[in-house]
Amino acid sequence: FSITIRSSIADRPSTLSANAPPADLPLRKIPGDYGFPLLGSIKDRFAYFYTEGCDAFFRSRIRRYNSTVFRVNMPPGPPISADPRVIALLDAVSFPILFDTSAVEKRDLFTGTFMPSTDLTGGYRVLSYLDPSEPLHAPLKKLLFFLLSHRRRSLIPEFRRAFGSLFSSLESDLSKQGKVDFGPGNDRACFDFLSRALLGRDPADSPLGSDAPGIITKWVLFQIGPLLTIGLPRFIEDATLHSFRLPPALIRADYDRLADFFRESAGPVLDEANRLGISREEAVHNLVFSICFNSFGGMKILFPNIVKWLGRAGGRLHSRLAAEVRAAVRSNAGQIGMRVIEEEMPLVKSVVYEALRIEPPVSMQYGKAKRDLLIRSHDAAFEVKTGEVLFGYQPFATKDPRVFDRAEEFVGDRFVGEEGERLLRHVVWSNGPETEGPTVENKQCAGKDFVVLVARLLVIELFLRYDSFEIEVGSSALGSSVKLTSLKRASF
Ligand code: HEM
Ligand code: 243
Repeated sequence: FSITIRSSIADRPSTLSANAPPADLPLRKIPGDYGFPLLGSIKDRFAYFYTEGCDAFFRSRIRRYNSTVFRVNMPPGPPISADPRVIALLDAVSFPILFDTSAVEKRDLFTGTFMPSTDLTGGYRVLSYLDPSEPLHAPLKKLLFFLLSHRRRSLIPEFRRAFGSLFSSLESDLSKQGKVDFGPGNDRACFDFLSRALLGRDPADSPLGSDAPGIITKWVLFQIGPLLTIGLPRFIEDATLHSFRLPPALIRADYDRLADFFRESAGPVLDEANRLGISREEAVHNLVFSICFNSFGGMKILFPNIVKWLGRAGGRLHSRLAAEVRAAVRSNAGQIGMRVIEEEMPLVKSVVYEALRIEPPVSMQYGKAKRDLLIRSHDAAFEVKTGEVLFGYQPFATKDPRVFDRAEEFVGDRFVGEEGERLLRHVVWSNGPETEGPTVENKQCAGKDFVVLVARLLVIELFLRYDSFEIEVGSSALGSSVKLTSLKRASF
């Protein structure tokens, strides 16, 4: 099996609109059952969070049913979600049906089988919860494209300022204490960067001061707590966090401080919203969500992941990255620019894609069948009825051994060269292939290019400053907890 042959297996469409079974695959009834209504859901949830854990939960069922497509309940279940029943898609062939907005409806499925209270978002259903068929989806997505591009010349300088200062303070804490947690400083740098780059406003000069990262983390917990484990004793945690919503009133005052900041700092973006026919208030709450949940939340997971995978990869990859980054920057008179990154840093680009492949920062996507569908895995075809909910656990699609060689390994240069680039369409962290882009008609991440850019900038900053570094990894409710234990200053 060469890589090319493996990919061609996944080239076939994952859905056929005709109801006739495909000639090359057996038609199979979707295995698995949901058990008794409340009991089945609690049983699956407890296995998912505690007795098996997420990965083993899916792996053991793939083995039990001898199928990468099966029925199962997903957390949180009742009373938070009215209906926890889904059809799990756990391979690279079946997963992409979730990107096809002609086949699935994405309304109110952003966080899964439940939707957080709109009291947490100013009373609005924000863009992430809208299906492309809804009238405000297109104008709101256009507004975010504007947000991300209207100050594009400030992105690189503001990134270097915020993360330069992060690394200076990490170095000084490391030299005093022997190790330093990457997380808290990263959170601060992320919000400072987002605010200064996208709004031109320094949070330090506003009533928010340095409170935003703490407030946002709490506000995110109010929204997706039912999906997380935060380290309480398991029976207590399951009977509280996974069974009842935290009352939005408890975070209202904090949320209002965030909203005030955006109301007062986002003038030009709010003017653009008016031009697009969006009310100022609806735009304010959408900006809070896209900058604090989508952008800050995403970077809070992704950046420690990148440091973790690079840290584990070790010194040889570090030297190659340092050599590439420094040569490219020198060839460009010491400047970092979009062109140099795009054309002269193939290894930087590849390690970022590889981090997004091996650990997609947001691992779960949902969609509701708009019509009867025929879904295929590598091995079989399955009938799905209108209204059934499809659920994809993305790591099993992007680590599918029938698409990727050494699928469980971090291979830094996997995406370098022509052969490597052909695999990019199987990298789908953004809710779509890396070879495609967000549009007002699809549900692909509005921040796709922005995320890839800032991730590359993080790697560039690291290897301009350091020859190598070492880490210690722990667990955390959102993403990984990473501590730096050494930073070796650049010697060439
Ligand atoms: C949608 C991931 C950063 C804005 C999504 C989805 C994923 C995702 C998986 C699809 C959710 C679904 O419908 O099932 C990420 C990750 C990020 C990130 C991992 C960072 C590491 C951003 C940024 C923005 C953004 C910086 C800034 C504007 C959005 C929006 C949607 C979305 C608006 C909904 C798109 C639509 O309704 O058409 N993101 N995202 N995201 N993301 Fe991101
Ligand atoms: O299990 C996980 O993947 C942990 C994160 C749960 C995220 C809930 C669902 C959100 C869906 C899409 C998110 C898009 C990003 O823009 C931002 C994610 C930030 C989460 C705090």
